[in-house]
Amino acid sequence: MAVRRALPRRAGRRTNLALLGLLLLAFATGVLAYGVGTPTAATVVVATHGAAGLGLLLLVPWKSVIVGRSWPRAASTRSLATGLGVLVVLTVLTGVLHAIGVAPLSMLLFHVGVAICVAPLLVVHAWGRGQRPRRTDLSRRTLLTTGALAVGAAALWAATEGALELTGAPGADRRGTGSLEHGTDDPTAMPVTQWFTDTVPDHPLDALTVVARGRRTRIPISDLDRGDRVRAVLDCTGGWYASQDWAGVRLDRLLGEVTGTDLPGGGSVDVISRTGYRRRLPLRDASSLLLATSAAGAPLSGGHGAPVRLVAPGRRGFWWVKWVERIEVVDAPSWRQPPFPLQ
Ligand code: HEM
Ligand SMILES: Nc1nc2c(c(=O)[nH]1)N[C@H]1C(S)=C(S)[C@@H](COP(=O)(O)O)O[C@H]1N2
Ligand SMILES: [Mo]
Repeated sequence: MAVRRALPRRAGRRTNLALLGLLLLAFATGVLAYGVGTPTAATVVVATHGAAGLGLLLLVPWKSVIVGRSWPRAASTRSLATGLGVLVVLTVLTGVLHAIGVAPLSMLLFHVGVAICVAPLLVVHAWGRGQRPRRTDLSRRTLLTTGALAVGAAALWAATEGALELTGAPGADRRGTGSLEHGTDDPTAMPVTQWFTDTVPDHPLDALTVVARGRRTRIPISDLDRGDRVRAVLDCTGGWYASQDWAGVRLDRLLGEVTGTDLPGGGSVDVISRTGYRRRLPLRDASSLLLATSAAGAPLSGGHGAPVRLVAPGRRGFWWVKWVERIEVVDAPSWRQPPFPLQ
């Protein structure tokens, strides 16, 4: 067969570089997917992620030839390379299992965990096999094959989506972020999710502290029910989302009342949980942020942030600080903080 004969001859440097490229793209878009919250951007990033990850499968025939060829003389690096291969297969498998939508949510956590283990192994594996750029890297043929790989990867992703649709798999309805619906209009059915190590505090607070323009104001929790409401989607990076009617007080209104003036155009606001968990948001977003005391008409439960939590429409769940204790207006820009919470 023509393909058979073409395989060994073509399998080599370019296959390995393509694999490396797809893995780096998958890793970068995976991390980026957690950073973007707006639906359109998330859809593009996550679709690219799926295509890059699935695209790895297209190169399996070529990579098998390379592995078969170098196996006898690669005794010293074999176990590391095998480990890397196993982890990559596991990463793709767990990603697809999550996308199908029948696995427990921990599948996505596992996916991210395994992918993080892939990174150091990939660095070690690719190190010492360093490749200098060649003039032919920009040749028409290279561009064509790269294009063919991109088209093939996109087609494989589209076919996977089509298969989910046809089989009626729950994953067919997942959000652009890849998250599955859990508890829309029913907050009791939402998973209680801590980012890393946080725990639900024992006693709810009875007041919120607001610090702005050198003034410190304590506001009783009972003063936060102002009838401001917003419908917004809480979309956890753990792979679930829920749309809810949230009610409480808009942040710009609260800050305006406390300071008695218009809010400055620049600067940020630190939203700090009683557990120490915190996020910094641009002050100009204050009019779309809500300090919520209830969801779907019922007071927040302890697990979901009682007595008051932040509702940050268009941002992933880790921005939605629970058990808010303190709000502080600061001059520092909002990018001056770790991109993801640390606790
Ligand atoms: C070597 C690195 C990685 C590979 C090869 C990979 C591969 C994949 C694959 C094949 C899928 C299934 C796509 C589909 O069937 O539509 C997937 C889904 C997903 N991955 Fe990764 N991934 C990697 C790293 C990451 C990282 C680091 C993150 C996050 C920090 C991440 C987050 C996700 C999410 C949220 C989904 C669900 C997307 C969806 O349902 O469409 N991945 N991944
Ligand atoms: N104080 C605090 N707030 C937090 C978290 C946390 O660990 N601690 N987790 C965040 C994450 S990752 C998500 S997805 C949402 C989950 O909200 P829920 O537990 O009400 O579903 O809360 C966010 N707010
Ligand atoms: Mo989350």
